[in-house]
Amino acid sequence: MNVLILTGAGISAESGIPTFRDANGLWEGHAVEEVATPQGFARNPDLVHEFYNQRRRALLNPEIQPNPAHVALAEFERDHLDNGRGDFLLVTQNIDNLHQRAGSQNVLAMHGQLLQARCFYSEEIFEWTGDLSVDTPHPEDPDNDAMRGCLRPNVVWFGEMPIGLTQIEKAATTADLFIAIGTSGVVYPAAGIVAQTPPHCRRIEVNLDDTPASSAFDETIRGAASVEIPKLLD
Ligand code: BJW
Repeated sequence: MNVLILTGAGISAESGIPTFRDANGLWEGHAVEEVATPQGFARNPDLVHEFYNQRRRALLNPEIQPNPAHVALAEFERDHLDNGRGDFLLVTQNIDNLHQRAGSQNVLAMHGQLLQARCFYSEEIFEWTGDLSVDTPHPEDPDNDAMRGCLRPNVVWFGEMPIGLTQIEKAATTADLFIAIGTSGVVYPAAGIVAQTPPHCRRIEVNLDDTPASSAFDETIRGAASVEIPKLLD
């Protein structure tokens, strides 16, 4: 049985990381489209850096830990693979690394990672735990003033190409079980993955509420991921 999991901000909500579209979807009065687009960054790089700096600092708070939903997915994957039950891929839209910290192995972070920075020019990726600004020197060329401010968060903004779409399509079209957890189903291409699964695939949505994608699923489980996922995967 090939398993494909898709997670969104809802799975990390109970770890203390705010979602995007609950609480009216604003960060300090700014819409997500204002702080998560290349155009927003070009208009106001200080604002966008601050959005990510705050979230990076919050993520590094020791109180932010994987919750029982992350742990149950990691345990399920281990058991599934150890027993040769088929393929397993966990696609997450989250940039918080909590799946990896919970022990998940086959994780595809399709919207990037907050604890990484990327050079605009070379596309080189650096592990990054500090703040970024328009004055941040290039880590490998710190005295080169022309390279100051060449780093951006290694995340996927609106209008940019998500990571790993070929691998995701392959996993979707060969899935026997697809579970979407804590995602609002409004951001594409993630919201379209369910439509790529074959007719025989069992499709389950786990969310606190209905979403625009709910009708594409065979089963909808309404409840908190940290409660429902350990039960479902037991
Ligand atoms: C719980 C819970 C609990 C809470 N338990 N549940 C087709 C149609 C229409 C538009 C498009 C389309 N194709 C592309 C587009 C454009 C655009 C798009 O989708 N726009 C729509 C918004 C209209 N998509 C893109 O631009 C994408 N790129 C692309 O398609 O490129 C194509 C291309 C082609 C050729 C050249 C170049 C490009 C890129 C999308 C990137 C999204 N980026 C962000 C920011 C990432 C970095 C960061 O984190 O800052 O990704 S935006 C934001 O939304 C973030 C999230 O990953 C993403 C999804 O949000 P998510 O995870 O669903 O969270 P919420 O808050 O929305 O929902 C939380 C849910 O959890 C809720 O439902 C709650 O009920 C639930 N919940 N607590 C269970 N305890």
